[in-house]
Amino acid sequence: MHVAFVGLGSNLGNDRNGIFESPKQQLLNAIQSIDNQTTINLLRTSPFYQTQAIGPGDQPDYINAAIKIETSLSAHQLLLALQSIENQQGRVRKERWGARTLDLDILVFDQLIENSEQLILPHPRAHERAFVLAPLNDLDPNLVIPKRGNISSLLANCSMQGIVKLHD
Ligand code: A4P
Ligand code: MG
Repeated sequence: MHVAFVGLGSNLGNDRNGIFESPKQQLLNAIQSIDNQTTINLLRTSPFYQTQAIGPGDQPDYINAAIKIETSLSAHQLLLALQSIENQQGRVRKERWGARTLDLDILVFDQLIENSEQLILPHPRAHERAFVLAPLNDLDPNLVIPKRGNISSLLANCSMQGIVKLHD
């Protein structure tokens, strides 16, 4: 079994069969779809954050969160499973870093370091983004991002970049 941390983000509503789904609802649906996979066991879900978009143009705020999972899948198989969930939820790939309905990134997979065309581990920008570090710190403050260091110290050294924890 492997342990992985997956980042979730959305900053666009999605029309699914005539029903409007907010970014928060899309994250909830994605977490449900991930939990429904027989090969994936959802261990923990972080609080949700409202975060200022990093990227081109004037984009709406994101909702971001992270989950901790256990899986029998390899890292590549997990990437394919997450991409199929992105596609089921209506993701259309346009501009890099552009607004999106749902983005699922593998942040950390065991302590694996990988640099293939399809998959880079750990995620190359995870260690410098408050919208990734804050939910990871909520899940496990002792988590180590390979090559980068401990989550709590990475977060302490990162400016908060306009992120707000949501309470429901
Ligand atoms: N890929 C490589 N490594 C990974 C990995 N560890 N996990 C490849 C997932 N995918 C990985 O991804 C492009 C390609 O990355 C995939 O085909 C996969 O093979 P994508 O999801 O199609 O495109 P993207 O998300 O636009 O690109 P990228 O480079 O993943 O963007 P980032 O760095 O994830 O940034 N601002 C806020 N506030 N919150 C956000 O969540 N997200 C982004 C996306 C920008 N600004 C944001 C947020
Ligand atoms: Mg992505």
